[in-house]
Amino acid sequence: MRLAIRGSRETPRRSRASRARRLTGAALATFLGAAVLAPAAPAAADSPLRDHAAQQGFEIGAALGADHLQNDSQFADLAATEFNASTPENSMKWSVTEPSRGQFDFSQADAYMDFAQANNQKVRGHTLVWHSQLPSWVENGNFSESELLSIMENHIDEVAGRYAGEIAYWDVANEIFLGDGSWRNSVFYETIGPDFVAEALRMAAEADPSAELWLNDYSIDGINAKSDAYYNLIQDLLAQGVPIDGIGLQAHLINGQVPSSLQQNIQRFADLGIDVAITELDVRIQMPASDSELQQQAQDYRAVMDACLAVDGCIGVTVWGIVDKYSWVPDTFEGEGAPLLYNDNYQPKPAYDAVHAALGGQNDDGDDGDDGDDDPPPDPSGPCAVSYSVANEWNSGFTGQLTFTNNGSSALNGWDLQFDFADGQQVNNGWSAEWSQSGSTVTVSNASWNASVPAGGSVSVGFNATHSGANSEPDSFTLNGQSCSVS
Ligand code: 9MR
Repeated sequence: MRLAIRGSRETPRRSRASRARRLTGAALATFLGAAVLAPAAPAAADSPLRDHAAQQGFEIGAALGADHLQNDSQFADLAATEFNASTPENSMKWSVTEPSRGQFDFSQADAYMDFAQANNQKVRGHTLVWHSQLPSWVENGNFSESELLSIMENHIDEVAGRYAGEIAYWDVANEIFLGDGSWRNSVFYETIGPDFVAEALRMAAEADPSAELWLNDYSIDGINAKSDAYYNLIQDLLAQGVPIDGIGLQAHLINGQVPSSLQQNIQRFADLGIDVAITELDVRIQMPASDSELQQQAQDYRAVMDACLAVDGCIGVTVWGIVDKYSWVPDTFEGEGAPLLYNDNYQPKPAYDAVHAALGGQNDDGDDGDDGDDDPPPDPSGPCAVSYSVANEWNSGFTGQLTFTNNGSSALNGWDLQFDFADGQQVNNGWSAEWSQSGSTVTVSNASWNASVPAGGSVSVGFNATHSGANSEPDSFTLNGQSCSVS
């Protein structure tokens, strides 16, 4: 049922200039201090992420917290310099924009919009209808179906209407399914039934006809019961002519656990004719994060970037924050953290290099970005170069790391790396690849997500092994049967 009641449009957004005049002190300095970046010319070797992304019509975004934008100029500078898209982390949520019925507060949302526009960023509005961060007057109001629809319509009309024409994508409904693909029992579902989603999409289309209208959720990155539920719902919505333009895969990931079906999942949604994006990427690590975990994290970021870049309908990747210390992760997952591209001192992590390289950037140090290490530049003398190191060693065991670089002039599509142990070492388990050992010969084969290695690209893998006494390093390696130089 579409209600006839229309929300008022009597609070249009003031012009940027008039709002900017209301800003004082640090806030104004932050806004004016942030670089206003022109569309990219060909990206230089060390160009920021956004320049490389722009080269390929791709969006690289970040969630921006209101406090940090206002009060942390280092954060605001990184946000402006590195990203050509952004999402307000909390500023457009219902509890912030309409804390009491009919009382709207757009101060945070306006400030965010000023920043995004001053820095030429595509905006993802987040989010109109969500069970969380919902004020208790909505959640506990015991409204009838028609009254809740009218409340929803007024909210959408006020919020999406205020920024009509200025927002590229709206996360219209957020997190509507549970892990098993059943409907979440939100107040919207309980009161209105599953149609609340179609209603919200239609209301958003009316409030802002130019925005793309999206659904968004976590744990739908791979093919599973929950992403199947979205796949079915979106097919139904399209069949009914409900406006639906995209699906956001949030990708709040655990280190080392990028779903192997990520690219296939992105592809199946794109094949429905809608857009897809990675909307809230972070990769959390059990703290404290070791070097090898940071390398793994870099590979995970690279895998996600590659999966999206490989599918035509995947328009961009947004990371859920910029610096680790402001991430939502440690507050929610005890003992876990360090999920983002920059550490607490605003220094880029290996994960940053990986994203940079995935976008076609060459890292300053000659690193390919896969592992964040200072990899040697490709050695023109052979088809591959391998570096081997023992990261940790104890009485009877050790952890080893291997990085190989594809020095050939074309991409590898699938690879086997082989080497021999001289001292009876035995691999127990390995990561970032399939590991097997026969006698003294170890074979490391690509995982599905790192099968493709561009010319000049590198892959890092690791393993745990036992040894008794001597533990000499292997001195020769082959990649797909061809012998590699060893550095
Ligand atoms: O990062 C957001 C955090 O600051 C808020 O406290 C939290 C409230 O639920 O929401 C976080 O962002 C969430 C996003 O809006 C929707 N997907 C999950 C995100 C992480 O919880």
